[in-house]
Amino acid sequence: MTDTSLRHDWSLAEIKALFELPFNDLLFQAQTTHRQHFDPNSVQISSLLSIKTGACPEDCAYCPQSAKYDTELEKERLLPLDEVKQAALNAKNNGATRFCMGAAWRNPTDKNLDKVIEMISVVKDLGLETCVTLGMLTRQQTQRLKQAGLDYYNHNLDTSPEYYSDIITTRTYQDRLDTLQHVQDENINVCCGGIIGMGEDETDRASLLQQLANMPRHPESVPINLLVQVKNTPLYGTEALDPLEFVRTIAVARILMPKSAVRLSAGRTDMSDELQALCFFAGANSIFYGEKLLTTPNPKENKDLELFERLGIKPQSVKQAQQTAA
Ligand code: SAM
Ligand code: DTB
Ligand code: SF4
Repeated sequence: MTDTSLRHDWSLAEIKALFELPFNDLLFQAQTTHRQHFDPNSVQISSLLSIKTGACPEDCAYCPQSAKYDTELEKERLLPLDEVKQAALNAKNNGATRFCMGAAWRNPTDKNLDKVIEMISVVKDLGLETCVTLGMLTRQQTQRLKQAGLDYYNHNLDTSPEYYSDIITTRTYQDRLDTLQHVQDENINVCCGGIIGMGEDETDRASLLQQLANMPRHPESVPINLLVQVKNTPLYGTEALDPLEFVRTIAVARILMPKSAVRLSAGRTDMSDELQALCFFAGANSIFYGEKLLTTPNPKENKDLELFERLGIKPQSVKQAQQTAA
């Protein structure tokens, strides 16, 4: 059901005006919004597993898994079910509440989807929420995922429509919007966000957030990734973004999509504890947890738990955090 208290008509000028607020005013507004909907001291944690690695036919300029770039990545076929189960069990034992499985596909074949559906079922049986990211989906494939009981589908817009063709040429922005539409139509929770620090400007960051906030339903989860620069990808060597611009992006996402989980996603190994603390203050309330993202490193579990301890943050599911705020 559409929540009429949420706005879906943000203009680019309004969003740019938020980005241009004095930093303290922006963070105060974001934190105020955050507290209306969530327990401010809880963060949801998901663990990631790459179930099919590398050799992807797409040309996403940031991605170590594209077959077009020689990134020395160890390619892997679709993982066997028992390996997926073991990884999910480890994630659960480490405290994750959601398990997200990613495949380096342009789109899944129906045969591959049969296998992924078995994985979803095994992970659900462990009592974890499930998320998959498999590329583009047809309507019928989306229906099959819904029937399998999938909780979240991750499919990112990545950047603004204006900057998109500088980053990916092998599929269009509209292709992505079409897949997201299928997922929303089937009432699967949408996880959709983008990557910051790819050489885009502030207008692009505002325009990406405008796309997300003006979707007919706000994505339930909004991952904001900081580009992980991988050698031999076209974006390797891109000038580093001012970290405070990253914090601003989180804060604006929080204000535009007040009830969504905003995920401080890739790029945390390059961030100080203080920068991550600012991101949580700006309204980020979920992270990827576990020492690997899909193919690149992520902070070790004990490092994150130490940071949570220092900040008085409790790992919790999004539902629990919403209940505490209400
Ligand atoms: N192939 C599928 C797709 O592109 O939808 C699913 C897997 S793909 C690796 C999932 C997401 O990871 C991408 O949409 C992108 O936002 C993110 N990602 C990939 N490489 C990244 C990098 N180097 N830094 C930050 N995020 C990255
Ligand atoms: C998302 O937005 N970020 C995650 C998840 N969704 C699938 C992936 C980040 C990948 C970073 C590069 C890598 O590890 O390969
Ligand atoms: Fe392939 Fe996804 Fe990487 Fe693009 S982001 S190259 S589609 S794995």
